[in-house]
Amino acid sequence: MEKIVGNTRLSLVQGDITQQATDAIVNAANSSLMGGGGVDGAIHRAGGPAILEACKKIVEKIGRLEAGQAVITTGGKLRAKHVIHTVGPVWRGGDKGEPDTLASAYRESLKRAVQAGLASVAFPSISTGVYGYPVDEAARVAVNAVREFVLKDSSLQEVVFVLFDSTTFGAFQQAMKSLVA
Ligand code: AR6
Repeated sequence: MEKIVGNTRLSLVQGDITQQATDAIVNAANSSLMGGGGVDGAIHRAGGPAILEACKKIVEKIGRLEAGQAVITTGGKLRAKHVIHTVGPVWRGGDKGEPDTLASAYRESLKRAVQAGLASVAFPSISTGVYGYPVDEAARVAVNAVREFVLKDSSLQEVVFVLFDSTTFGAFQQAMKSLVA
């Protein structure tokens, strides 16, 4: 499924983000930037130690990465040349600013991509695994945050959501259908 929003093609695929050939893939990291489980673990395993080395250098400079922020590193051995690490919110019931923080994670990741002059970015479903964000709500926030960004900034050609399982894929399909291009 795909939609053109402004100058940018938004699309959905079900699969493993570590296999994507976009210029960057986004990692749903934690504030330590030292790796973890879920998609974070998969990206570090597939990309090799260069990614962790780059993350350590960033942490030496800026300390922990707050939720809603993003940084960019090498992609190591991945097909994607870059990994953009962001931290989504931990779901605490929805009235602790979770939607704003989740939207910020998408937006700040896209900003890093534009600053690096990239044309294509792939996102996983941030916060909907270990961090417990309800996937239907998260999908709406994700798709709308990307839409708003690409309507203001036309430099990205392609944004792909790479969803690991069919439930998550279905939630993003619904969110994309409701999207006003
Ligand atoms: N490709 C695409 N999506 C994936 C992959 C993959 N290879 N592997 C898992 N997913 P999660 P979070 C999906 O838990 O909720 C880590 O330990 C997964 O099915 O990875 O933001 C970090 O270090 C789910 O739909 O991220 C943090 O501590 C989605 O990715 C914490 O988890 C996000 O699930 C972050 O939690």
